[in-house]
Amino acid sequence: MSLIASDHFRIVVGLGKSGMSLVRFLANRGVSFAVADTRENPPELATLRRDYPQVDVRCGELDVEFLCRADELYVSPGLALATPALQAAAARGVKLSGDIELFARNAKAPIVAISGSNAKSTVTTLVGEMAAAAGKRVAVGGNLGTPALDLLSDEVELYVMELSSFQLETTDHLGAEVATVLNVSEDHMDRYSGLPAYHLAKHRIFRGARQVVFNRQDALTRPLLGEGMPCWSFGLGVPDFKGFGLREENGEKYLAFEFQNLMPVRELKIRGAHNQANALAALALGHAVGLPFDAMLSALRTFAGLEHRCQWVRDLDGVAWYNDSKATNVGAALAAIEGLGADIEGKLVLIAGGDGKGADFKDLRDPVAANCRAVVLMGRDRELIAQALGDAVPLVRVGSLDEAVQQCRALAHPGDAVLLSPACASFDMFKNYEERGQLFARAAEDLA
Ligand code: UMA
Ligand code: ADP
Repeated sequence: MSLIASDHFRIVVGLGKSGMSLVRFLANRGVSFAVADTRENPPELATLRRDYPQVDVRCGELDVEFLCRADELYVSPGLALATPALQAAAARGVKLSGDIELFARNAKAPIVAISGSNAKSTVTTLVGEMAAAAGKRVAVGGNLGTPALDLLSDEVELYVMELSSFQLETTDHLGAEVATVLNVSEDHMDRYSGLPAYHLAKHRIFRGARQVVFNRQDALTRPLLGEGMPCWSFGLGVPDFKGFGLREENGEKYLAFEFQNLMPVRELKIRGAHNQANALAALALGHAVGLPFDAMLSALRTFAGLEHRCQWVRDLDGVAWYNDSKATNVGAALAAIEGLGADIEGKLVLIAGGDGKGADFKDLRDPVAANCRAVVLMGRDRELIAQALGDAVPLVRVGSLDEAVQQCRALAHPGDAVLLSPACASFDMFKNYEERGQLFARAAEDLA
């Protein structure tokens, strides 16, 4: 039995991946619904017409009268709730909801819910691998990979969900077994009025949670509600009760829980201090849902990291090349610059720039001055980054990624690393961050 009223009429707004998962979910349960999308030709239109030819679909500008025929709208995370037609429908009593709310109402197994400005995909994947190593039938997805509703199954024993602030905005009650906001730094400032609004959206993840994991090094990750809720913490310092952290013994650094060393840090395949924090966060989440340490540690020993996240591409003439195309905001680029900068003998030659999403780049200045030999700038917002960096290091402007790679080849010295960590989204020059990363890796591999 699905927990969804069958006498109501719904409209799915947005026909991308999540919209199509909603269509399948509602159709399978015999719920009456229609579809709307502001695009003339949304990505899943052909699939909808082929598999559900009877469904009424309206493309192009949203029609408020049409939307008001519904009791509830399931809005894509890609559409801002501030969209005037959605607000007009809400003002006339139509409820605005989303796929994660429906998922939460229908999931029968515990949910591990993971949000944060950065590291969501890495930590979600790690917790999924830890659960699989512990022999659990685990489903992993959400903002990452498979849309939430496509994961629902009676066979699943544990859901591990990456959730974006956009998805959380339409989620009233998640009811996770354990929820975390890994870190909070500016992102998506083109969709929010400022950091407080973005922070509030992220913290909706804690609604109805039974346990919480927070980051000891980031006060913005602590839930404001839920006094007395069981809390676990992670951070790079020495841990205390209910804490995961780092301890040193005989010159060896260990991942640790409370007063117990778990595993030497050098056994991790993923590099940089930020990835040690990610390993500790995954341990805390896994521990909260009862995964045994031996299975979690064996997953940590084999996990080599995800593509486009500080991924090693090649070595050439003593210079290592890294693809961190997924660094689509300032916080992510800072983690890579500081994490990798501390790990190498020489300096970094950084490639940055793209669509800055309204971000302020001033926090890049000091870490760039400390870790970089030069910065190669490209993309729409390159002058904004140039202004923020000032005269911290030499700046080189280029018109293409290929030109950027050629410039880096000339600028880097043996012992240095070239790092693509743009601090920006890719959409001004590329289809997505994956395409940007693949073109960078190919250009670097082609260097002779
Ligand atoms: N759009 C319109 N009109 C519409 C609907 C969408 O113009 O009526 C445009 C918007 O610019 C929007 C884009 O299309 O940004 C994508 O929207 P979509 O409805 O086609 O998206 P989906 O394919 O359903 O993908 C969404 C998530 N996308 C966004 O949040 C933008 C995917 O996250 C997610 O994997 C998928 O659901 C399944 O759950 C992607 C993402 O970029 C990876 N997320 C952001 C991030 O990680 O920073 C939050
Ligand atoms: P998300 O799904 O939140 O975008 P990813 O795991 O895909 O997170 O990583 C995105 C970017 O964030 C990568 O470029 C990576 O270098 C950076 N990053 C990874 N871990 C951290 C961390 N703990 N703090 C800040 N940035 C991080």
